[in-house]
Amino acid sequence: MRNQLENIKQQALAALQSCQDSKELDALRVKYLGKKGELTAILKQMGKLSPEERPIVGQVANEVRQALEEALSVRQTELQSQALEQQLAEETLDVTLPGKASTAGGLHPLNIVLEDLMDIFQSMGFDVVDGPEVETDYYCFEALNVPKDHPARDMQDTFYLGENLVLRTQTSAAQIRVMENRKPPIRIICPGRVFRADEVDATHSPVFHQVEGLVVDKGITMCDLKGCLEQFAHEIYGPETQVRFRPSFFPFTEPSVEVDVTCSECGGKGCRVCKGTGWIEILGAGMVHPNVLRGCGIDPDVYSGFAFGIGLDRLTTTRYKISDIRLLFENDQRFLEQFQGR
Ligand code: 2U9
Repeated sequence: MRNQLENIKQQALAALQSCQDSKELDALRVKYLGKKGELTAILKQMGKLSPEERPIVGQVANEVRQALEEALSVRQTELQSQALEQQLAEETLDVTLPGKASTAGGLHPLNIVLEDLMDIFQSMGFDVVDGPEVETDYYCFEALNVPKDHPARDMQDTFYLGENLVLRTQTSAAQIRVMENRKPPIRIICPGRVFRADEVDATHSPVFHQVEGLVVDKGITMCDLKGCLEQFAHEIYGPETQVRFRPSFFPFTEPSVEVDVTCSECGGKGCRVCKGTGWIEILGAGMVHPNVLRGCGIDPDVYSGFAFGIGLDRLTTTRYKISDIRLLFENDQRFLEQFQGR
């Protein structure tokens, strides 16, 4: 039995030396010192020994257990420090390496163009005003001289939130409030999101952006409208750009015009962008209808005004040659990062 104990000790010590991780080490602890381990199995047979042999073998067994426990503990410390060294080697940090530059955000292209527009109009003395996106039927249509049977009021063109509430189809509603609350002279632009129940395609979106403008004072004429919008077109497209005014119709202005500029792609010769005409339409405008002024408590015999509406999305897509309006609404990082620093 002494020999058996000595053999177990030698085997266990050899196994400990070749063991490579703490999981293996635990398995060895169970194998040799556990309840069903090899040492315990031998101790269970001690009953068979004579009373003289028992204390001697018992002492050897205790020495073997003690030696194995010590060896296990030493090996455990060794393995732990080996594991720590390996971890430290793997996680070595080179603090002299250059850091990763953090990417800076940028303005959305719509905001770049909007800031340009605001700069231009603010330098001409316009204030910027804001208004709610949910409007009453009165502010969106009635006050703008849009009759009850006008197609714009159709459920198919306008998002109705209730009998009397709509998502605004133009930002003019906010300008009506300014006219109700301020005395002329008034010179404002009103940028914002507007909504129309359009089918979505490359050039149409049910949500889009407008910048509308309004000037009301004594003695405002079509000449003021022309001068202001020509100045705006030259600032946006360059002084060589020609501007033309075509008669048009809007319920809220009389007379009404649509404004074209020479195509910046072909310089007016005619190309795919301007569909061969040499001209690109950029906005609608007109002299504020006397009914609109009167409805806001402004006497049309004393005051007159002009108003205009610019589609911000189209201005942005043509400036940056963006082929599909939907790109402006998807917030795809790969699209947006092309405008960084502009
Ligand atoms: C008030 C009175 C009149 C604003 C105007 C237009 C002409 C116009 C379009 C441009 C592109 C809408 O986004 S678009 O589809 N707008 O053509 N807007 S006159 O007239 C007003 C505004 C306020 C009190």
